[in-house]
Amino acid sequence: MLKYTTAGESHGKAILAILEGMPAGLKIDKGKIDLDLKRRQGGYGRGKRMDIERDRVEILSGIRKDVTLGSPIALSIENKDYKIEELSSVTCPRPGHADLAGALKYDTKDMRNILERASARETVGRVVAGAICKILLDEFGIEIVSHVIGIGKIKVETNGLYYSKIKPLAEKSELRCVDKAAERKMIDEIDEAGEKGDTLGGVFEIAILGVPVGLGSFMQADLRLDGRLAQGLMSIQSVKAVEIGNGLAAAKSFGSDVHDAIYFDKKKSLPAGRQGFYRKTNNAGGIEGGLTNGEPIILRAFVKPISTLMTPMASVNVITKKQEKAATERSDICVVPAAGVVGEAVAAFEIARVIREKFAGDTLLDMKCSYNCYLSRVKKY
Ligand code: EPS
Repeated sequence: MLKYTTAGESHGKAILAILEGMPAGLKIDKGKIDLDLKRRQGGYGRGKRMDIERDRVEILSGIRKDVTLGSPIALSIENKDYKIEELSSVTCPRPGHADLAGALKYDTKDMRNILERASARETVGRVVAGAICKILLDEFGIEIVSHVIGIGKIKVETNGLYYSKIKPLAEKSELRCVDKAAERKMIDEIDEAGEKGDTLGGVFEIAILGVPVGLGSFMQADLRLDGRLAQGLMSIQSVKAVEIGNGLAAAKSFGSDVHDAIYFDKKKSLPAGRQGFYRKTNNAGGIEGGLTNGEPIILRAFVKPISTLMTPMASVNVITKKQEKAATERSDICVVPAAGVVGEAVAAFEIARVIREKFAGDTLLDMKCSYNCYLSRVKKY
């Protein structure tokens, strides 16, 4: 089974990730992992920490001569801002952060002990594990695209742009947004929030292209792919809601307006395993009954404004129990573009996990044999 775990504190020596369950024989280009780390560091609205860090992965195990061995892959990213032992204690919890609930749970009056691990710095570990999953998915023609579709009140209309067009446009934009006019307004909103000592959230969208039909299952609750993807995205720091396909609108619509009617044309050239069946709409976001239907998987994650405010909110000193302002720390104004890159990583992991479950094998070649066998079976349907 594919799994990953991370370790490390925000200002500790390093963030670590262990990815277990990858097949042997997968060629790993370290440059691709570092590129995702760089993408995660970027985005308008990031704080001064990103001027200090130069996130690069160090591969500690599981890969020899750029090829996976099938053994656990251990990865390390050094924190240049390593100073955990010198940092002052935090006694006024920030509303919205893990500070207060964490301090009560782990019985500490110094919330530094909580925030160091709760920090979104941990996501460098997810990004490196996800980058390796992306390399595996690439072998099966699966691609993951993300872009920002909202910051604060500013929303983006993609006007039916194909996802293949979205990727290059998003990569060129500082906010990972395809709409130049909206991007300018978003930058103004972020600047305005920054001037007020405030923060801003937003929405990012992920499209997963080239997925074969039949990944995930309705056989058990924990095998449903929509549930797994939602859990993965919800677990990203600051994400407060997840939408699959047009899920929010669907709740307010008639069934006949929501479900994607089914058509058949044998001559239609269709991706992996759909064999002539096609849809004219994709309101389901590529998942029906907990499994892929062969359409692109469309996910949206709603990110709250981050909770370290330079104009702090009311809080209580946990030692004196007196009303005080919440702690302030160097932080970001807006992390939505970075969260989108993390979203790609967790989505890549979840898709790689179902691919490994369905096309198990010790080597990449074994997996491909099983994959091709499945596709030829579906083709004969
Ligand atoms: C982050 C590193 C952190 C913050 C941010 C994300 O660095 P520092 O706390 O040293 O400024 O920039 O963390 C949070 C938003 C948070 O709530 O903890 C990173 O590497 O992504």
